[in-house]
Amino acid sequence: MKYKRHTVTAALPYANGPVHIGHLAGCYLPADIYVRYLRSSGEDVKFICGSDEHGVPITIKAKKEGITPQQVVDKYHKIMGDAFKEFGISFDIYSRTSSKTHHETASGFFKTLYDKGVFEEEITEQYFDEKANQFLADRYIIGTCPKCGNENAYGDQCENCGSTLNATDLINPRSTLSGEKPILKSTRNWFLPLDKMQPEIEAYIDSHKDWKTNVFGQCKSWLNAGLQPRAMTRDLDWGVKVPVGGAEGKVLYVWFDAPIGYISATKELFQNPTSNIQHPKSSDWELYWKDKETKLVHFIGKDNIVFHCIIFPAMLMAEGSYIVPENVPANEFLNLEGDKISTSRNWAVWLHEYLLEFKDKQDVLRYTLCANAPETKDNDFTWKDFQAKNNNELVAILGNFVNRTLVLTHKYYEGNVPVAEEYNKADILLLEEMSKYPAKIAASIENYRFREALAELMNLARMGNKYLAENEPWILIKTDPKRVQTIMNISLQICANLTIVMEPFLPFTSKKLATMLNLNEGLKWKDATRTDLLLAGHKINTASLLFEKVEDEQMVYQVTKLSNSKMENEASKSKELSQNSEEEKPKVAEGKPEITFNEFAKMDIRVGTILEAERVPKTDKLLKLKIDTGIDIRTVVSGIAQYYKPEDIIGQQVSILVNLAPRMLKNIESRGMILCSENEKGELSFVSPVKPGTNNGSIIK
Ligand code: B3M
Ligand code: ZN
Repeated sequence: MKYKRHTVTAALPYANGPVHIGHLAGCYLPADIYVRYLRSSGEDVKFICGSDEHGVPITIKAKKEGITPQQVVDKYHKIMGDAFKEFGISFDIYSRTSSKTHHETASGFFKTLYDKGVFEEEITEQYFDEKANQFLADRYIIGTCPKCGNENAYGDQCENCGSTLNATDLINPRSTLSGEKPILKSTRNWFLPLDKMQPEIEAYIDSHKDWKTNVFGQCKSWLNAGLQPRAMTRDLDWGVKVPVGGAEGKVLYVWFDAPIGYISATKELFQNPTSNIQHPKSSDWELYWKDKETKLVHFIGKDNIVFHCIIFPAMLMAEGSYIVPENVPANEFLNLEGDKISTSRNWAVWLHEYLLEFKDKQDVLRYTLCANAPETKDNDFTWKDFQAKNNNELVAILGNFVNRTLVLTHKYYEGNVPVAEEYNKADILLLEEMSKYPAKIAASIENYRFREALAELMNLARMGNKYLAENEPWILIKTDPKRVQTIMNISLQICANLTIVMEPFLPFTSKKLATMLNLNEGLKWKDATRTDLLLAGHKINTASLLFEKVEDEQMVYQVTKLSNSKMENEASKSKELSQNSEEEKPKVAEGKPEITFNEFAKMDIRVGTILEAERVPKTDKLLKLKIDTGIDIRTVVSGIAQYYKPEDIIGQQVSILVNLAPRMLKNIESRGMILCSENEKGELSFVSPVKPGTNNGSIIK
């Protein structure tokens, strides 16, 4: 079915921390690519997002930082909004659930369901922390997951197996406020009777066998287990007040109010329309939520599937006047250097930091995250791969093709597009091929296969590169300048087409290239099949490189930053452990006899980076390391195999004594010694430079 308009949403991130690459790869980047493509195709689309400012994650953060929840959300709403914008995520509106419109909308929605008699009012026993004198909603309570045994499952969800839970399902519950075992206390709450709505919801899900298998599968397993009534109110003081009598001290459940945030943000967009909305009426928001010819698509991460595919549609169906989501293309998770991304362990690449450290390189991250998006399974982000994708793909393929074309155009024709004299057979085939790309890329995007779409885009650039390499205009120019005109004209047309089809993925680069080509603004997706975007005689602007190489030093800096945060985590973990245990203070080894400064100064200790690491066969203790000492690259055998896994320490910076006489260890010549500290149990750990990215070869004195 062809739709008249599109409402596209991206999950409202909790305003309790900044955005990291996992969020981007999971939903914001695919959503942005999808929306940019729709806009370029001339579709009417509104792209909606905002901060999720309610719920327990916010109040927990406020407690931890000793500030108010409002201060928490103000801080992160700004950080997130700014970072999204700078990264080119092109929301039509980035709102927030603390807004007046949202409070009114969510409250009104609840009231409508209440008046229709949808809710079941029930007095149930909920966990209560006597010490903190507070009911323990959702994340205030942790315990063992009844489904998978994870000991740190939350009262609303187990992050290990993804099950959605009620706090009373947890085995061994404990309060995150006081650590105490909570008591049960009665309270009145309003439940959405999902059990009674099961047939309707089942029919809805079954009509969407086209959904991604991970999404459809999760929904089916929920339905097969039998839906349960779920409380839509909470005993909490932060959130949207429950708008009915007898509900003092209660707010709407965050998963009731947050998805309504999409609706309120759309309302706000039409109350305060941007310039690209023509003839706005403030009631037009309804078209985007109530008209059957609107396609509603939610981009989310996999932990939000049930809320968007079952609970929110159930709310919309119960209300009666809304459309339901047509698709929910949820992604799996992105890991970082082999480990789960974690805010609390600071194991993340933060968007706002990336934007500072890699100025004007938004598209490199967009490219890497899309090429490696966790579309069908969890995936891993590594800095090594980031560097390889930039250097071997963006620079070597796309950048190289464009640069060669533009530089030669300036060299041979002073920047004027030459006339294509005559197409030969190969040219005709090539142009035919070229004109198929927009449709291929579009089909992949429309099916939410963004990796595939991006790969096709690169194939187009590859095709251009190959065309130049095979035709060698730089050689032909001496013998057949007419032919060269045609070759260059065709190459320029490919560049022009590339600007259009790359825009959803690499919007900054597209703009840069369009400026260099001096292309008309306002070209649309359908123009990308044309072979006359640049007419003969059209003057192009000066060429500059589209991409720069990412150097090793930048990568070492990033990897060291990560390994520092790993070390800090381990240090704080072991600090916690030693504080908790009653063990006596560790014994300190006795001091050694005095030496002179000259004796000390004989030691040449340097900063080095571990390039390779492997176990020495038939030993328990030894690792063979290849170290870049700044002076040379050398082999060192080190007795650390019980404390470090080879794969974990590659890229790590260490201190190395470089002028120690070589020694043979297990038939390997070891040149130098890695400095380690030894604790009371004899465990070794590296003495590493504290400042990430210290140059190899720096002297330690
Ligand atoms: N804030 C959960 C999350 O950030 C939640 C999404 C709401 S979408 C309506 O993962
Ligand atoms: Zn579980």
